Amino acid sequence: MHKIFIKLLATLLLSLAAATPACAVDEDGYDLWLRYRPLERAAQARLQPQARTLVLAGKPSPTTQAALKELQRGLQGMLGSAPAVSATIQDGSLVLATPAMLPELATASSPLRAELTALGSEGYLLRKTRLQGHHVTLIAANSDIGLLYGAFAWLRAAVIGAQPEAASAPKLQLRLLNHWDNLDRTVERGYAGASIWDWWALPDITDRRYVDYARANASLGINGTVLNNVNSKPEVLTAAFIAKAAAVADVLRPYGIKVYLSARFSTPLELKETDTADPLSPAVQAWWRNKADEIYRAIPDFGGFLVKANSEGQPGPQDYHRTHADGANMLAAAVVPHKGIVMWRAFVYAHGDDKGTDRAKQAYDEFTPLDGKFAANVMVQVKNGAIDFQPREPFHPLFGGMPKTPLLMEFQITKEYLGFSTDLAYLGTMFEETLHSDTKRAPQGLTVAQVIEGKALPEAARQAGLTGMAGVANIGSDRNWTGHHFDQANWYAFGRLAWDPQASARAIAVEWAAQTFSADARVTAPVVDIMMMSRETVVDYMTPLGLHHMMGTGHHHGPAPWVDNLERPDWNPVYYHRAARDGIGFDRTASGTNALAQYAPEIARQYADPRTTPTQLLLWFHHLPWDYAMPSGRTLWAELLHRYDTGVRGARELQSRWMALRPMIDERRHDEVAQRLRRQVANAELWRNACIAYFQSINGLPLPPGVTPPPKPLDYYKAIQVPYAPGRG
Ligand code: BDP
Repeated sequence: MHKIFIKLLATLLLSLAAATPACAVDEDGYDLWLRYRPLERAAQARLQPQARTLVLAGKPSPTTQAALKELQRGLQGMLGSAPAVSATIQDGSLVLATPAMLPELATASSPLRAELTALGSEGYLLRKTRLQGHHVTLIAANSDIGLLYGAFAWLRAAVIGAQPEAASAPKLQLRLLNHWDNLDRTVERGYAGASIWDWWALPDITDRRYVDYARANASLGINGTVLNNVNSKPEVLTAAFIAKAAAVADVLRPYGIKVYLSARFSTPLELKETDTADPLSPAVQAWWRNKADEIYRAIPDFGGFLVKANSEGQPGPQDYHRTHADGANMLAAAVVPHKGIVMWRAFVYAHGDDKGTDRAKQAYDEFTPLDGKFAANVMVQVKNGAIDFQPREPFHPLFGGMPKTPLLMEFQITKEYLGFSTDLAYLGTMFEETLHSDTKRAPQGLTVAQVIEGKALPEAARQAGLTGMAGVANIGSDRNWTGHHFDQANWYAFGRLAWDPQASARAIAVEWAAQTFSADARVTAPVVDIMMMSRETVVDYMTPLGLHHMMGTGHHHGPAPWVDNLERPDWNPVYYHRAARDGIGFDRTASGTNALAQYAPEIARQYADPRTTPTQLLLWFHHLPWDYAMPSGRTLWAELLHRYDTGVRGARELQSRWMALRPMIDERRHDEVAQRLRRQVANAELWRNACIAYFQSINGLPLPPGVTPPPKPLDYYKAIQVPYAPGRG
């Protein structure tokens, strides 16, 4: 009896061990994708001989010290012990070296010489090779920061179990986070607690978290951060705040991350140090030059300014009848002696353009005449789509529309319009969709990714190499940084795509899931499946078939397609969906606003006809009758209902797939995600029911058989309020 019991117990324990990957201990998510949990024995046996000692081939710097420390931390975690740092190369050394440290890498006979040269100043090479007669693993680069990136790449491969043989260099020069963080620590559109920047405590007190923030960003290759909100305040450019920003810059510097600031255009006027903010005023120009000098004295490698001007009530050069180029070039002249840059946002929609025209057209109309007029150190920062970070938008027509100007892509990582940090939506697929879009611009058709890589720029501008991608950060003071554990994946995916805009969202999801939960395929595969279906699910339950901007007023959470009473027409959902008795959708063809004409002729021709417009963008470009025959054989009305139901089913599917993973994920993180998924199902149902009730009130059509009527009358949904929703800043 006793023996049988022990046998049973042993079998039970064995099967539990088989089903439970090594990550079953509760985790709070603080470690992000840099968890370095113990590897399985076989993987340890493979890794150990590659890193018996750590060798830095030259003099240490803060950056190479960070690389060594990270390798020790990672190996300690994965193997249970950290290798010693040694000065001599032996068999089994993991060697970090630049050609300057180890001249033999640069000799004519070195097979690595050409490869290294091609990797530029930030790339890295991981190679098993022979050095000084010893078998070693080499992390090589042309700079210290390349070595740090290489160290992170080597660790990533070790965690995932991939071959640590690679050569990689970033395709974009600027890989930036934009924090919409205010000086009082609130975060505009932030859903993960307060700002991580504790401005009050700075500069004397610097949170340890800043170092972990820097590690996480460096692990992705992010090399710059704009500390404050684009809706900026003048005080950020006063001496006290410059000192605070300098203290942050000091912490981030070893990790290759430069600090930038958002500048309010009227700063000198508001600080009462000039009597105008006119960019052509010599006094204003001198003020900015002196200000730039002051900043660079405190932060010698300061990156430059990000500016939101003449948009949503922000001041700008147009207040003085000057152009965006006049404004940007004035600031550019102030920072150019210090090699700084200006990132001038194209997200503009001005007061006065509310006479029934199209907000989607404004940025293109205002900026294309300025192509070629910006100073060489100005980049125009363009949102991925022409409206505003919607769950789905066609790519912005400015990509490919300003061939002489370096364009900086702006994505929103924080999910202002995709369910905050309560709904699960992996944005890698959304970013990829934009980046892979073919602009059909001459000479041979460039994808958006190629446009931001500078492929369309004239030779001189291409040589200058101003290329980049910015992501509106989703980071806050929450213990797990991003509120939802899966929102860490959006930070991760942004960083990886900023390094390589042509990378695959699925491959990135696999990497992230393997590092964040477990490299065991029984975990990675279903987690990746959840991620890959999540954004389309959100599109289906919020804004299917090209609908957009139907979110609740101000907070942008939850459905409000009925709103029609806001001050500006283009703040109202009814402006965007145009649902009426005769049909639904925004006619942006020649019979409507003709926004379509802003795209390359091939796209304009294709999308002019609803039959050749991608279904997912149909109502973005066309106003169609409710009984329009869809390719599926359904009427448009039936298709819309079908999409809402697909969205709700998708949300339930996300939930059930996650619940099935319960034995494989630590209880804390599993539960924290599970709670949010329950809420997401309710949110999906709310969107479906409210939108169906509303559209039915407009078209008066019956629901086809099999479609469940919304359980409540329209007035019920209209009366829902969400006071104190987060993210208002
Ligand atoms: C909108 C946000 C607003 C931002 C604006 C921007 O609702 O909070 O200030 O974008 O990008 O989507 O400037």
